[in-house]
Amino acid sequence: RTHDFHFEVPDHLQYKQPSILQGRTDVVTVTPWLAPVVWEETFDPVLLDSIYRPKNMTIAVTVFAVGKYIMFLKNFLETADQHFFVGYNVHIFVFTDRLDDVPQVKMAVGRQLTVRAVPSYSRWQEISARRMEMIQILIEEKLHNSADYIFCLDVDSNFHNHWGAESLGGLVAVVHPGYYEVDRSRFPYERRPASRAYIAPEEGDFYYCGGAFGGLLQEVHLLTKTCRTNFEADAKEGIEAAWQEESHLNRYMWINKPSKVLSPEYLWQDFKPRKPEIHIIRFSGVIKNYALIRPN
Ligand code: UD2
Repeated sequence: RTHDFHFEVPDHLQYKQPSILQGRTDVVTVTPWLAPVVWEETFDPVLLDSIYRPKNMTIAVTVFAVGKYIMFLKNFLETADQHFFVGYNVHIFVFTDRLDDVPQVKMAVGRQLTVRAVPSYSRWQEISARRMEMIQILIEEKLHNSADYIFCLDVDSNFHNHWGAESLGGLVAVVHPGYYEVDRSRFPYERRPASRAYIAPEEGDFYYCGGAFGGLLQEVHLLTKTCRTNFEADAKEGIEAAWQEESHLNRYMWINKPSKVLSPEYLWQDFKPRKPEIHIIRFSGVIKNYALIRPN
């Protein structure tokens, strides 16, 4: 096909006509601060790839597998290879205290894995919360100039469907699957004013997952540094927020609005029946027996 000036129209510019009148009507696709909320059928993945793939970017991923959580790593890595940013440069950083138990997983061209040793903390709360510090340090020591975006994900989860360029943004948060129908006064935010993660009952936007967040390196650097500083300052005063770093993340995202919000398609929970508005589950937490896998 030709254009007015007889130039060939490249294939990637031939797609379904966009509309500002028709689209998803069962869900909200933009926040009051005008960040897109990403749901299936609100984007064209082929069109997005034609925009983002030529940029030759690198997406870094952090995943922690400390103690018995190493058992989740193989499925996480294998399913990431099948569904997470397929066709992009992806650099996965595995943080573990069980270096010998890291599984050998074949990864596609352009994808690499780096293993970093971490201490075996005795409390799960600390394992979970210290991730902020370790991500901050990773960005400072290793990542600046070698990745563009970063996603920080829970290991006890699997990918089931496409997760790609539609998720890219300056600061990216995922709405928690358990709380998107709940009044904010009932979110499990930290409610003690003495904590730096405090949010009052009439405040807050969404309840976001601690198990998946991301964005541009510098944005995630600031987020992890802030959450770490606040977590440590609280600890000095003998306070641990209700959901550790997840509480601090929620406070951060309330004050510094995410520029892109991912729907619960991006972190569902396997024990939760799928709801009608969830047309696809991209990533979900596996069912686990806390008593058996946590150190305490
Ligand atoms: C929620 C959050 C989690 C975190 C936690 C509060 C989701 C889906 N999950 O999940 O991100 O905010 O609440 O602290 O939003 N880990 C280990 N070894 C351990 C314990 C934890 O490696 O012994 C790592 C591992 O990567 C795991 C993550 O820490 O995925 C979070 O721990 P969790 O899955 O036990 O937390 P959970 O399910 O309460």
